[in-house]
Amino acid sequence: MEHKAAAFSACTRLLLTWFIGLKAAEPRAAGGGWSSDSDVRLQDGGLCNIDVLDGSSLSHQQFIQRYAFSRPVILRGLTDNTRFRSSCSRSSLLEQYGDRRVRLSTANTYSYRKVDVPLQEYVDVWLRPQSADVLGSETLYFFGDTNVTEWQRLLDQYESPPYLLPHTSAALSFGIAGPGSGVPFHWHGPGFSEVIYGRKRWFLYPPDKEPHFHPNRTTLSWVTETYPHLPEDEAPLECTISPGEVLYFPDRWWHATLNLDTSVFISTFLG
Ligand SMILES: *[C@@H]1O[C@H](CO)[C@@H](O)[C@H](O)[C@H]1NC(C)=O
Ligand SMILES: *[C@@H]1O[C@H](CO)[C@@H](O)[C@H](O)[C@H]1NC(C)=O
Ligand SMILES: O=C(O)CCC(=O)C(=O)O
Repeated sequence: MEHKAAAFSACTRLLLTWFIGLKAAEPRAAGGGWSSDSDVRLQDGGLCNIDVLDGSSLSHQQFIQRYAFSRPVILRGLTDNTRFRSSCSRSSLLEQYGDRRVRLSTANTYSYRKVDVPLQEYVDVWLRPQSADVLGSETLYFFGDTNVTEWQRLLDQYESPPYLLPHTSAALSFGIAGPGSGVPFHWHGPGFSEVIYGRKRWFLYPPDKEPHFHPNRTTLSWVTETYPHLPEDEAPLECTISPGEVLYFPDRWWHATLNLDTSVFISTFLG
């Protein structure tokens, strides 16, 4: 009898362990094996006051007329990046590119400092949730300096948004970053941003409406300290994008990003 009870309890424990293991494995598989550290500060994707359209419902010409030179837009299902997404899983990327050196930039507005480290080291050491009290100028972020020759085999698999602007060509920049990280407000030429894994919250202001921010503080600190107290007429355009959605930002628009999850992302700069 006792034997039976012990066997039953061992069996239950085994099943339970298996079940918990299965549950734990679920989000990892969905996220390409990138960590799904959840952080209460980052559950909320916030409101979305940017137009979100089905890619198939907006022609290239309508994109040019309605958005390209005047306001941001988010397009869903514009491209199918299933193959690229599977190449960007944690295991595929580390297997193919783990020993390649990547250039990290400090996550402040003017990105003063650059550091080169192997991708494996970036993932092991730096790809951590952002702590609220660390400055952007002390945070290293992998984005903005993609060596397109070294990463060509991967980047060739990426299907860029098909909507170019007249007289521009596209340049890709690839990134990976931890939950709570992001780039504080800055501006440059127009482009698209897409998340391959994870969610990314965006904040934008038109060129003539410079937001109040400290160039060395993180987006996370802006979101927790400044954003809740903004008067209505200083509210940003904002939205959180998920895989399958592409955000377009026009020329010289101020923008800041906040990764809500460990994110793999790519921007197409039009210049
Ligand atoms: C990119 O990588 C190639 C091959 O390793 C190297 O020769 C080249 O100098 C790199 N380019 C830049 C801009 O770092
Ligand atoms: C931001 O940080 C950089 C690098 O540490 C420093 O040189 C610069 O003076 C800082 N800027 C401000 C406005 O504090
Ligand atoms: O994806 C990010 O976090 C930064 C993106 C950005 O600033 C850009 O594409 O210009």
